[in-house]
Amino acid sequence: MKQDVLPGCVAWPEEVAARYRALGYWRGLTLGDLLSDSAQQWPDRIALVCGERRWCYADLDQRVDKVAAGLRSIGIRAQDRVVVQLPNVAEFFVAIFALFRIGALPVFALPAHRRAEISHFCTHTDAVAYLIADADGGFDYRQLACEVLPLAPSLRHVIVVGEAAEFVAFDSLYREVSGMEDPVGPSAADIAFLQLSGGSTGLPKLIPRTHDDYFYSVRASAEICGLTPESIYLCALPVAHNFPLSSPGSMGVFYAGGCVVLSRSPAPDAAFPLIAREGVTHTALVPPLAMIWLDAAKQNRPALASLQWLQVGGAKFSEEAARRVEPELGCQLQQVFGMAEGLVNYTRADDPIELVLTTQGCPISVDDEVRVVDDEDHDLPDGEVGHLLTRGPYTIRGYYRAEQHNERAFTPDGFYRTGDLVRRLPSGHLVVEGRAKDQINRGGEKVAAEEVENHLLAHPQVHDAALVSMPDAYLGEKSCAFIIARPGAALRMVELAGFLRLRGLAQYKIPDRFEFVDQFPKTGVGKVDKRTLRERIACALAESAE
Ligand code: OOB
Repeated sequence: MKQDVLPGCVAWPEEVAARYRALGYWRGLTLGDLLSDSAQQWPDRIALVCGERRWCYADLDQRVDKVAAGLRSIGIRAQDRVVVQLPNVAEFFVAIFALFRIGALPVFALPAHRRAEISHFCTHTDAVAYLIADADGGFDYRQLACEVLPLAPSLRHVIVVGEAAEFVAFDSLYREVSGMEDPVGPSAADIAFLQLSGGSTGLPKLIPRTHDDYFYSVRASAEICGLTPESIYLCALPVAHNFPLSSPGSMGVFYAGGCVVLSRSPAPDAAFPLIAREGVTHTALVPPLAMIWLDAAKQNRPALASLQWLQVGGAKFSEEAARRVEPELGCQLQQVFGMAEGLVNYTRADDPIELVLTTQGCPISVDDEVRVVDDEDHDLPDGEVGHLLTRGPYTIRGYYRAEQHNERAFTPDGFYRTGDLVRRLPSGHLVVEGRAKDQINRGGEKVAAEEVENHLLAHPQVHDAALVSMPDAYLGEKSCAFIIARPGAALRMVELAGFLRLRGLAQYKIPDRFEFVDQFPKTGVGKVDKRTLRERIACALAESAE
């Protein structure tokens, strides 16, 4: 079977693809099939709980077919791109499975994204539609759509869950299925969606994942995590992020015939009552939220009685915090170290406890090739810290429409340069020791330094800008912008932060602190020495804390 890739995507070499098929990783099924197979097997089991709404598999599956018909009726076709920016609501799954079934591609945005990010996703992908909620968390997404529309000429529809105003109401897309629809769905080798990369360079990169490769990672994750039809998964993180979506996440639960419970917020006051009400068995958090839950459990431990597994990932979970999970929450810890580009590592249920507490797990697949290398790409022995490179049956070979960037982000033989610094133990478990990529990991939310620096450089009074991480007790890292102002300029923090907001940047990318300096330290080759900047701000913070 020849892969028919979307223009702008890089396919696996044909002999590698044939091998992944022969080994049974790629089974020729689409993500649309994932849901219909479960609906056949468990039609009456509850698949999804959202507020007071409880949909069984048959119900969810029929809704998906109806909305697929509705999307077709407004002209959405195979390979069209649709930017999806929804909070944790049931319509998210109806929409994405409907898009999967017609072969159109969701482009996953996060609720925190604003004009700068959304207009980039729309223009970069030539998206034909933008799917939003009317308002959430006090923010009106229809207003955002009004700002994005003039910047994105390819957009033909704005679809709104809730009060649609002048746009297309999501509910109007439920159409009776006539049987006249295009019978040919996507092929499993096709790109299913575009996921967002944490990024490190100028503009956010998009990650093309195929039905085959994603289905495999979901299926294998569900098996590793022991999901069954009895599993009840609380999705408290943003539903479109790769961790709660597929590691094993909601998709893994749908594959296993379990139940996904959506929480609009990951805060204990929203999540704990849901856990108690629904008898939640599994959930996933980023480290700062895990810390908040640990503290909240002191008052309300009985609410967590049903919880069996807490997954923590997205950023490094400290050993001290990891040791608190089982005694204080009464459930088992699973560390998850993954990336939207592919590779996902899990600690396993039968791992010795020390590995669970001190490592970020080992890869899903025996065919995940992991290399730990020095700066010259020479392999390092186990135990030494180096750059993590990987390729395998669900790790992409290139970003979408990013030919030049791909040359740096992948080795010539197709290994993805993760930008993470890791140490591998003889057991194969990986310990994340740091990061070589120019990114700030703000408690799981990724900030690409260069993207923010470019926005700062657009300010007429900024001569130069360098964004670095600084330690933070709660988030692990926050961001600090070092600024060289133009001569005579009197810049202040509020002004620059306001400037970035006006440029439509998501709030989590606005620097937490600004430092005004006359010059930047330079490395031997004349580049900005970010390591020294990081040390400087870390020292200043330590001194002021004394
Ligand atoms: C997950 O995916 P992304 O794409 O938002 O971010 C990936 C990056 C990794 O390259 C690494 O730098 C960092 O996030 N990361 C971790 C980590 N998990 C992710 N760093 C240290 N310890 C961990 N446990 O964040 C993601 C995707 C799927 C599953 C889990 C997380």
